[in-house]
Amino acid sequence: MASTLSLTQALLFTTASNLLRRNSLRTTVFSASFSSSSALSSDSLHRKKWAQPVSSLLELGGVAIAKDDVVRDDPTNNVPDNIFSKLGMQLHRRDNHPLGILKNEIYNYFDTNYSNKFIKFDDLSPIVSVKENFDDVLVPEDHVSRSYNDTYYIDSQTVLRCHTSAHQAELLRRGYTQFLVTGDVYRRDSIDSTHYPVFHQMEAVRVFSLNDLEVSGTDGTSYAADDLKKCLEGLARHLFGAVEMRWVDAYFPFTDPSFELEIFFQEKWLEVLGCGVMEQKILKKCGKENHVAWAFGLGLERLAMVLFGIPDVRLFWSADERFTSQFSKGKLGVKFKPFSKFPPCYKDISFWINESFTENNLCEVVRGIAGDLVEEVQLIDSFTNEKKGMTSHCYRIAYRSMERSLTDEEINDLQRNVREQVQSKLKVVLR
Ligand code: FA5
Ligand code: MG
Repeated sequence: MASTLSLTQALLFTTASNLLRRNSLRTTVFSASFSSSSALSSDSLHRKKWAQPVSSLLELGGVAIAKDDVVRDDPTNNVPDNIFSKLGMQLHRRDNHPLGILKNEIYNYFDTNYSNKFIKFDDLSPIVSVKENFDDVLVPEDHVSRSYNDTYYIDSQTVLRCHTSAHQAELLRRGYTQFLVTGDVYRRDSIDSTHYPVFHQMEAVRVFSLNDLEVSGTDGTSYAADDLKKCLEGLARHLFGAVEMRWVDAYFPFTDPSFELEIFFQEKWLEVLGCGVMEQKILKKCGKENHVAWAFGLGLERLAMVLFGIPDVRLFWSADERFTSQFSKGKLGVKFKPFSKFPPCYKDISFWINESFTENNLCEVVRGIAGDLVEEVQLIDSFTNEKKGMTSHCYRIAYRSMERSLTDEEINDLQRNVREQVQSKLKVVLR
């Protein structure tokens, strides 16, 4: 939870690079999905809400962070206020929150099956360097996840982690060989009931010494892949009981081979995690020659949606007691009972796009204005006028509160603001 610190403390750490230095002394990410499997999975989930005012100072992993450190009017920074307000919320550390309940249950699985050998981290700062988020896990220079369109940059060398894999290398270097990292991750993204710019992942890494295994390098890879699948199939059974699931081949820059696990949920295959055998190059650079390792990163909201029957990712952020009171520590099987269903209100907006237009930028503008009152932004029409050489897009915005009914006036105000800012910030021509 964001806590207010004294001004003196705040002044101690004023730049992003200072934040990082502190972070790596103490102990110690992706915006586009890293994977590129083509299965039917619905690849994203969520949005969240919390009726908390934007505080201007918070504490992350023992480091005081002022708003000015994270949100600046500067071309190398693209973090909006509404994202800053999510830093330090730590939903995954609340024992009565669905994400905390799920995290604890996964901890139980690991403690039981691996005799408490996995070391757990759940409060590493989400502010990491580009090196940690991308370079250390071999993300190519031109990978889409590195773009300002996909990732929140604090400055050109500092980001909000877009995956918990951002901590793999640092922890390996510090000598950990079996660990779990849970945390909030940040991605610029589209808007719908399964996508939210902040969500939570749990990373796991297990390293084996080839000497202990007495197998060759190649056999080490198959050994690790088998052990990984056994671990995850066991976890899925532990959480869901008998559930229909399948492995899909995938691609990640940091693992080979790579897989994704999908669970059949509400008539669809839902991708719940990515995993694989860690690239040797990562292990070598971390001083682990002659070792083999597996890693996985799972989406906590996705699993929690399945487990608790939570229909919209925004709900994870709800402070409404009708939501929060339904969950309690250690109770995994409880199904969420919807407490309201207000009708959505749809508003369309059409404009001629320009070369720099992206849907993520549009969604940022809309979220900046409507916050969690926006449920979906969907492209419903697109056409090109060949003579003018211009393309027009029409988006339908669905406004809906999870907690109350919205008035016409309120929605009209939001939409008027959206129209103004879409024009002024995105430099498109409204139609
Ligand atoms: C990754 O982030 C990799 N770092 C995972 C990994 C770790 C692979 C270690 C190999 C080894 P991906 O972008 O697919 O991969 O995200 C992992 C999981 O996070 C997804 O399977 C999904 O469950 C969840 N996820 C991804 N995007 C979203 C989103 N927008 N909202 C909610 N959950 C999401
Ligand atoms: Mg994926």
